[in-house]
Amino acid sequence: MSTDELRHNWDISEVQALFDQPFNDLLFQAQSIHRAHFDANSIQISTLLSIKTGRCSEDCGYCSQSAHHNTDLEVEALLPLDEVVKAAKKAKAEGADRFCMGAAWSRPNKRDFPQVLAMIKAIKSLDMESCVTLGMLDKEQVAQLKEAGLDYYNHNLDTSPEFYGNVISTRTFQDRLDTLNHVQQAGINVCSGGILGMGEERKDRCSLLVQLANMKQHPDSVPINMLVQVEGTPLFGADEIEPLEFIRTVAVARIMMPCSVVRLSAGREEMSDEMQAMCFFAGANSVFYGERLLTTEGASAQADQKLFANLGISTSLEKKSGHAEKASVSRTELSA
Ligand code: SAM
Ligand code: DTB
Ligand code: SF4
Repeated sequence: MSTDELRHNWDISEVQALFDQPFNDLLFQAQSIHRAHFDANSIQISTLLSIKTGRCSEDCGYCSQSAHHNTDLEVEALLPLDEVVKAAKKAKAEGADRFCMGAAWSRPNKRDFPQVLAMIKAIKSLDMESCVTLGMLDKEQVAQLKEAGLDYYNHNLDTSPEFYGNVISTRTFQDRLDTLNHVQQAGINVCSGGILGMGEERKDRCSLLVQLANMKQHPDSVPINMLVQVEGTPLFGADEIEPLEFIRTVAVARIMMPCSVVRLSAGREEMSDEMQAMCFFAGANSVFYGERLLTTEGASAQADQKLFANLGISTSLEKKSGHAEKASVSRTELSA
């Protein structure tokens, strides 16, 4: 399948029908599609760093970093360049091929933006892929990111347009689509996905996947986060998603966006090895690796190494033909 043959016209009832299949049929279909496009036994690994932490003006109900919530968070101004470079070198030595930097901004400001451009250039000079998530962007900022050599921009739709208002009131779903459009038009790879376990229903998960898959181009990476419940946020105490429903959602994402890299993102530290193994079988082929996500703990590196070895998974992602991801993925092995 070339990228021209990918579908962008899904409707909710078709997606609902994918979810409604018997579990084994759904997983078999997802695994077959996965194998047609990727080596089934390899995953890509990215490492995260929070480059500016807390005091964000947005009110995202899941987020530890919103100034609207009372969380026990250590606020930090934009990190100096040398600290970022040090963290990226460490991540590279540990086997990550992409370094993702997140900032608690609604949108980047004029004062700090040049410093972020310098960080992107520094990551490139380490021969790593760069990814940033900085909130909403205008066309001018996108052009500057492209010029600096940015590989990926992460901006999540988070949830369905219908459920969105239950989670965030300070920016709209359309604001997110606009930023993604600017990024895609500039030729920067898009990383966009969502969060499960915020109290949404299956129809919302279907609708989120329709929004992602019906974009002009499928996102190159699709992070699927399981809510990390943070005390003091409005979503602390939300009904947790059933593990089988989470796995189903990964499988449906794989079927709808066959050439995209689907990332098993936040929440892995709460998942059993068996659940993660089922997610890889369902078509997830990337993880955030490293003991810290942005402000919360990630899965332990030692546990990950053991799990990947146990499953016979290598960390050098092989793609077959016609993939949405344009940047090359380097071959790396986790250091012991
Ligand atoms: N401020 C920027 C923005 O929101 O676009 C970038 C950073 S923000 C922390 C990046 C993404 O992390 C969010 O869109 C959300 O999908 C995810 N995220 C944040 N907190 C989370 C949590 N507690 N559990 C799961 N995912 C979370
Ligand atoms: C994404 O989809 N998940 C990452 C990344 N993109 C930036 C963030 C997860 C954050 C989890 C909660 C925290 O550590 O603050
Ligand atoms: Fe701010 Fe991003 Fe957190 Fe929303 S998710 S409160 S925009 S840091």
